[in-house]
Amino acid sequence: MAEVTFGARAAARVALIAVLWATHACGLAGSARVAAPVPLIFDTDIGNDIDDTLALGVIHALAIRGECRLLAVTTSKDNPLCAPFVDLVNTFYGRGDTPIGVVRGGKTPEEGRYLRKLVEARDGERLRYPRNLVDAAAMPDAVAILRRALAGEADGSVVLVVVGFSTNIARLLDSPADEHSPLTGRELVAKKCRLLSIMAGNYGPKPTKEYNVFIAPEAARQVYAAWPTEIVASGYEIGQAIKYPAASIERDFGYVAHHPLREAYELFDKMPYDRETWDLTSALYAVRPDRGYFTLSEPGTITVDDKQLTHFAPSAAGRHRHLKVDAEQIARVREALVMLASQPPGHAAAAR
Ligand SMILES: [Ca+2]
Repeated sequence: MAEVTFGARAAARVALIAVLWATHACGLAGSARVAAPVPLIFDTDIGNDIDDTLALGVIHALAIRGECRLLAVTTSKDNPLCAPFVDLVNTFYGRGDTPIGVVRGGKTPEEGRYLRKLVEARDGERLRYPRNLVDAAAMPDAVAILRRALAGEADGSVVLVVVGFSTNIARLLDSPADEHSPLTGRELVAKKCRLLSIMAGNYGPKPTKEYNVFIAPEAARQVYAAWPTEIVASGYEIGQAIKYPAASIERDFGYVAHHPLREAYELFDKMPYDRETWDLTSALYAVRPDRGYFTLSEPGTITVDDKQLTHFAPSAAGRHRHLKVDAEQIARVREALVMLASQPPGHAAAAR
């Protein structure tokens, strides 16, 4: 009898949990429908580090939840494997038709540690990770893709998430009128772009040179000097304070036999390691600016000096801010990023 009672209680508890989960899922879907999805462009030096790849997964998870629309992905790392890799990740998440543009004459042409292995991975005769793109050499230029994506959206709506070198967006600012828009690049950005959410620089108490800036300092300098709309920068110190846990890579991606994020992470460095979440923070802020994950600095102006160090000078009229985090925010951001990066592509269908 006692066992029967226990079994009934357990069944009731399971049912209650199911109801709570369903309510929670409906609540998420409902809240996502309240605000229009953020039209978002992702510009990345994917392949240099692993945070770009996790950030692309986070963006897809947010797109699946209806919180953003991924308009295009452009690459600032000048290697022909970047675009096919982006395409296989997009295809994995059911968005293989996302436009991709590539940099030419850009920085860091080396292959990196994981692009080729995943692009070429085969199980028997079949590609492990299907993709549409075959010839990266024939890919459109990043600036053309950026201009087309901006021109097609409502004024003042687009958010650019830039997590590599500023090469493409500096060239965008300098671009002339073309078949996509009669406006110059600077005019087009001023008209269409609401926010540049950029991972670049270091705004912590001990500023050091940051990779995205010192690899392409002229482009970073130009963007901070000439970008005509709001910029929110995630500095080196933000991603450094929030590590992606190796335990999540080991435990949360087993819903498929082969997961591109997990396999890239395992190839990038010797497991187990907790990697900094630099690029993920810019993606999260871009789509969820109002969730209290981060505190914004006062407004001001960011500059890049001759030693490639970034400086933030507060001013009421400034259009730049940088992210700040406290201990509670660090825990919340890490939790959100783990949930989003490891979210299965079928999440939205399952929640309905
Ligand atoms: Ca990056």
